[in-house]
Amino acid sequence: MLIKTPFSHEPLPSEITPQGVYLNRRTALASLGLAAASPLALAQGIAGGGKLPKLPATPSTVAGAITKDKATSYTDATSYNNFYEFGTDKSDPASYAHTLKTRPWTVSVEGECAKPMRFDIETLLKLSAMEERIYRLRCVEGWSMVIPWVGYSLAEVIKKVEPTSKAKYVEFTSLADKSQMPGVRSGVLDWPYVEGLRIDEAMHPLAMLVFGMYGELLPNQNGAPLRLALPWKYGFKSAKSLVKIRLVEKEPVSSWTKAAQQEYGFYSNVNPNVPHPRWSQATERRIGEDGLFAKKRPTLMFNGYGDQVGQLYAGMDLKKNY
Ligand SMILES: Nc1nc2c(c(=O)[nH]1)N[C@H]1C(S)=C(S)[C@@H](COP(=O)(O)O)O[C@H]1N2
Ligand SMILES: [Mo]
Repeated sequence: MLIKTPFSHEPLPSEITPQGVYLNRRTALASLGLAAASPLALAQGIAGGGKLPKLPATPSTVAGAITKDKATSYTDATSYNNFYEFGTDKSDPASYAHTLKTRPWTVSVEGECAKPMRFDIETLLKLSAMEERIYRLRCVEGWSMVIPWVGYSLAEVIKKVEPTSKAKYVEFTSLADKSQMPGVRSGVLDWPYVEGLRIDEAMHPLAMLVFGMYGELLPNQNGAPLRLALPWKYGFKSAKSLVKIRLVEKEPVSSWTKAAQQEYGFYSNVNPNVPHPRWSQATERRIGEDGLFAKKRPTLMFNGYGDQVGQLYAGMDLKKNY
C-alpha cells in the first residue's frame, strides 16, 4: 500500500504558480537586485562581478564619502591587488586567495576597553546600516584606484567596547594562516600583518570597516570578509582580512615599519611633498587609464580628503611625522 506522507514532494495545488506570474516575478526581482546592488557605481555604468552575494547599501551621507571620480572597473579592482599573504605579484591574490575560508570568522576587539568582545562576522554585518562610499585608494607604489566600498564607520565597532582613557591607539591584525595563505610561508614580512592608527584617526567617520564592494560581498583578494579603507592614507594602512582590533596605550609598530623604518612611517598620510626614499610621490597612475596617451595624475595632499581629515594633524610637522 502506498501511504501519502505530509513530506511528499508533490506540490500542493496552491503552491503552483502559473508560469507567466513566475517569470514576471523573476524579472522584477532581477531589476530590484540590480538597483539594490551598487547604485553609485551603476550610475557610472560600472557593474560588479555578479558571482558573489549582493550586499545592499544606501549611499553614505558622511562628508567627503562619495568622490565623483569614475570608479575603477571591477575586473581591474579584483585582479591587480596587494595582499602579500598570497604572494607579492599583483596577480597572486586573484590566483590564490580562493583558499581563504571566510566563514566562520570572528574578530576580537580587545585591549584598553571596558567591554572586550568577540564578534562573529554575521553579527558585524548587522551591527550598523550598510553604506556605500566611493573612495580613492592611493598605493605607496604610485598607482591609484577608485572603489565603491560597502560597510560603515569603524567607530561603530570601537564604540561598542567602550575604550578607556588609556586607549590612545588602535592596532589591527590580519589573519596569518600558512595552511590558507601560501605567502605566509615566505619571509617578505613579519607575519601577522599589523597596522595601527591613532584613536582619533580610527574614530574619524571616513575610517571605514569594509565588508563589500560594487554592491557585493568582498572578493577574497580584496580582504574578505572584512578590511579597512582609510582613503587619506597610503593603501597599506588598510589592512585586510582582520581578526583582531586592539586598543592600546603605545603607538603600534606596523609590519611595514618593521620591514623598513625609513620608508614607512606610522602616519603614512598621502603627501605629494614627502617623497618615498626611493621614488617621488608627486604623481600617480590611475589603474585603467594606462593607455599610450594617459597622463599621470597629480597626487593630492591627504589624497584629496584634507577638508575632512586635515584637522587631525593640526600643528604637526608632516615631513617629520610621515
Ligand atoms: N593583510 C594585508 N592587508 C593589506 C595588504 C597586504 O599585503 N596584506 N596590502 C595593502 C596594500 S599595499 C594596498 S595598496 C591595499 C590594496 O587593496 P586592494 O587590493 O583591495 O586594492 O591593501 C593593503 N592591505
Ligand atoms: Mo599599497
